Amino acid sequence: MAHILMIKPKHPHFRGMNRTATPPLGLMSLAAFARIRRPGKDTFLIADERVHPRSMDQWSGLVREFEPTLIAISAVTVEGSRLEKMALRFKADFPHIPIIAGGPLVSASGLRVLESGHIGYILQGEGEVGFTEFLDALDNGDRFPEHPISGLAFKKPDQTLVENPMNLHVPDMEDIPIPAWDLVDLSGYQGLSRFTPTDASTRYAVLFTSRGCPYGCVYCHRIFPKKFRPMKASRVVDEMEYLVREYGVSSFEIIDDIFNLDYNRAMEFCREIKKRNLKVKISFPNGVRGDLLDRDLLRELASAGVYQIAFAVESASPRIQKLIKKGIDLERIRENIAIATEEGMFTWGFFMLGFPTETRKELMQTLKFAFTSKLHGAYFFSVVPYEGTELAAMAMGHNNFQPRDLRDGDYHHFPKSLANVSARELSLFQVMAFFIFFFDPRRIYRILRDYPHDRRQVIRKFFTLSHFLFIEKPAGLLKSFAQTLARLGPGEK
Ligand code: B12
Ligand code: SF4
Repeated sequence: MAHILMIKPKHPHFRGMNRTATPPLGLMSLAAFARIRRPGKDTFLIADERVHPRSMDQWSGLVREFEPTLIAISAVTVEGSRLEKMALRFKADFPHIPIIAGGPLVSASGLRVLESGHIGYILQGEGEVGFTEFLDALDNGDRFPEHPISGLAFKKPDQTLVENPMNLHVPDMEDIPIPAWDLVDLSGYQGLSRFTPTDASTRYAVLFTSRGCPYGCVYCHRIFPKKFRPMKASRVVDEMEYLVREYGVSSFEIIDDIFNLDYNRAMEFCREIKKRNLKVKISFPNGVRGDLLDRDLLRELASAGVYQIAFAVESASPRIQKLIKKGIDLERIRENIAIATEEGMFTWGFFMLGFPTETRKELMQTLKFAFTSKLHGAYFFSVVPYEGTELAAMAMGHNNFQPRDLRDGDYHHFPKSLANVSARELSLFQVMAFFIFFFDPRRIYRILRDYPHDRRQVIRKFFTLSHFLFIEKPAGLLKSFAQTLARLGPGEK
């Protein structure tokens, strides 16, 4: 019998344009899976700090009140410093309660998360099977299980390390239940910034309908094994129907890594929605594989309710595409952006600026692609080499790059340039990209014409963008340059 407090921390820069949060599907999936494998044995409480902020004293108060037998925390890398702070406090106040951490931070940084000694256990990779087996072990009074538990690592009291490989056991997609939606306060997420910037529905939910991606982009963190494992189209639509019926959801964000890898499943998904006459809105804010679409599929998606779709282009330079192992067909994606726009969808593009060895000419190629495309919106991200990615390894040795702790949460202002232009010039490219892209009168016209919700929102969005371009970005730049200078030795300056 376990009494589990599940926590989703918030990263330290959770404000302004960075106030985006989606329901914590990882924790919700762990709880739903454990409920099936260990019926009636556990009670769960999910506390998401992004929805209900708490001071450390209040966190301690919650633990005192709920009296968990286990604290389970889920974090991405940029939430790492908050995770450590929490664990430090919990360990001091409640030394008898075990703490386990999982999620992308742990999958990327592994044993480093155990180093501080505040977190007793980590679980790398997909968590459902390992977490349930860990609960079984705790029930049996076995706090330091020696038998293999997928992804689990910990130190025994004598400091010997027990480490199991990640993704030793991954569940079949048929065995993954609908996440435990009853454990989150869905209304709490509606007021925060959304992954789909144009969504204005009163109730939205997120869906993760497949795991694994066979591609090998160097900047990507692979939490799931490479083999693509999709849920059946009917299972996905069952979940949508459930959310519509039980929670009044009218809009869905599908946030898969690569939803459309299986063309036939994507088609079947659209037909299933229409067959069941489900009148919902759907967006793909995390992007689709833009060169694996065609007019037929785009038309089907639009008629099934898809109103917004993001295309992850990243770079329009063929050399950079090869270097980053994305290998997207640039002509195909340009064509599909135009078709999606014609089919009535609002289209967003993702671009990354500053890959190792990237030249001014190649940066211009990317900007030109964006400016001349039919996209309605675009993000121009700075390339950040996160620990655990192939990109971090590639970045070593470029412009004195040393692996830096990126767990402080500021993922917009990376003060180093890996490209063949300086960090300052790279930032100028970024600001210029946003500016020229969004302040193009033809684009403004298209945005106003095709905006999927109340057009008055557009004005607010332009204010937010201007705030980012003219206040947040310069302030962030100044701060990060000052920090870098302070950190560097006199010789390096
Ligand atoms: C939704 C999402 C977001 C949301 C919310 C992020 C957040 N703070 O949680 C938003 C839009 C804000 C976002 C932003 C960013 N994101 Co994001 N995002 C995702 C996305 C698309 C889906 C997450 C999800 O629901 N997955 C489905 C669930 C089922 O998987 P899961 O959460 O990983 O959980 C499983 C395991 O990890 C494990 N597990 C998880 N928690 C726990 C806890 C315990 C105790 C245990 C035992 C196990 C466990 O078990 C779960 C079930 O198998 C993922 C892509 C992906 N493949 O997951 C990227 C991903 C998480 N994002 C990523 C990145 C890099 C970012 C950005 C930095 C990008 C940027 N430069 O702007 C920002 C970060 C800013 C921020 N505010 O957090 C990386 C994270 C890498 C890392 N090391 O942290 C990912 C993995 C994408 C990728 N493939 O590279 N993102
Ligand atoms: S396509 Fe997406 S999920 Fe697949 S490797 Fe590239 S970034 Fe990662």
